Amino acid sequence: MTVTGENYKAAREIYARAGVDTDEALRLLNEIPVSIHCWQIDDLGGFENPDRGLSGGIQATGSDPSKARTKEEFMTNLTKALSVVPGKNKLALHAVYLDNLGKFVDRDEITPENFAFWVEYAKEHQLGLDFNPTYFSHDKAESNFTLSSYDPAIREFWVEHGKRCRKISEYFGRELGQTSVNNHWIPDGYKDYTIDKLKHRELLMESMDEILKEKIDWKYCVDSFESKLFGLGLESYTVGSHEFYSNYAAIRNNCIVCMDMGHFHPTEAVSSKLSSYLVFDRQVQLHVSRPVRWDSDHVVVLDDELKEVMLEIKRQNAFDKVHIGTDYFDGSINRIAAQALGARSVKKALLYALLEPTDKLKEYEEADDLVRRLVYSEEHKAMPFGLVWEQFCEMNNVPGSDWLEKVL
Ligand code: RNT
Ligand code: ZN
Repeated sequence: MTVTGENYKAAREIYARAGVDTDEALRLLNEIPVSIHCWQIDDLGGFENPDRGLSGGIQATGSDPSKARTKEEFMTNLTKALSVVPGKNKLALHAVYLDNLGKFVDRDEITPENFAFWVEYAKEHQLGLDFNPTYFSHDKAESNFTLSSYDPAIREFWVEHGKRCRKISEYFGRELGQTSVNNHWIPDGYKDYTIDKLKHRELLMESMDEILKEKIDWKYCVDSFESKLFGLGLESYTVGSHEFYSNYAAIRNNCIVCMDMGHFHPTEAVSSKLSSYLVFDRQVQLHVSRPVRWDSDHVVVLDDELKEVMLEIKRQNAFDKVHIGTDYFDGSINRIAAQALGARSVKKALLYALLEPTDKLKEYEEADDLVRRLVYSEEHKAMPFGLVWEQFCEMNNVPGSDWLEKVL
């Protein structure tokens, strides 16, 4: 038996004493898909026009030289990053990561053909695919309004983009035999005091109705709308707020909400919001990010809120309802390592949650035994979860704590 195997045996015993089956936790962890965003590799440059800077109130900062400069470099670096992420994965693409098949293709012209190479890639690497329309970094988004613009021609352009992205997402779903989440995030908003906060929301609602008009099989494509509090240059008013999308999704019942962990007031926690969707049997998408003082999109690490989110999903047994995916971009460190690190951290948090003696803690709570609830929650934190994690890596033929040297 390897050292990892020996260590795992010891850990298994310790967890068993607390009533936790580590074998079962490993089995589940291996089955829960995590959708890894592709844009950490090149700061969301994409293949449409990599020279164009980011717009829409988001920004990647840092000047580490690891940014992929060509499509070939992008694919090589992405493959490297994915090679050290154990377990079941999906890949989240943005519409700007297209193959233009030799000529410029605008956002209102893209078709599944432009993304066929990603299906091949996904099949080769056993990945699912999620999608994101790109409603920014484009001349027609320079006013900071897209789906909710006062200009009907601008709205029409972006509505067409949204519709086409749905088709591409559905195509991914059918090709790969699993749901593809089509995640819409728009930058729409104002920098300063806003007089009419309603009109843009009416226009957004109209555009969304139009995009979602055609029925689609949720087995293959689920549309999600991502709310936000503010963006750079969009500090005062965001059309697509959390309340707006939550109400829209509840009333129309044809899409779900995406909650990004960086898109709320700094003391608000996504972990405490999830159950209010799950209680209505709603699916939700989760963008795992790490806000430092603001929506800074730092690389995801195993911090308290990440654990708390995963615990919440585990406690509600909602792994089939919450679409877990990463979303961050940091240009200050090696991008391949950053991509892998965040995804591994999500999986670690999942494992940490799966190893919680949840049933016991629920029993204590129901019996009003609050001291046991607190003490055993606290004891869980010090159990040898790292040894189980090493076992998970080994069982997937992925390096454990020495992974960094394999990707640099
Ligand atoms: C922006 C949103 C959105 C983007 C991606 C690139 O604040 O978080 O999810 O990060 O679409
Ligand atoms: Zn996001």
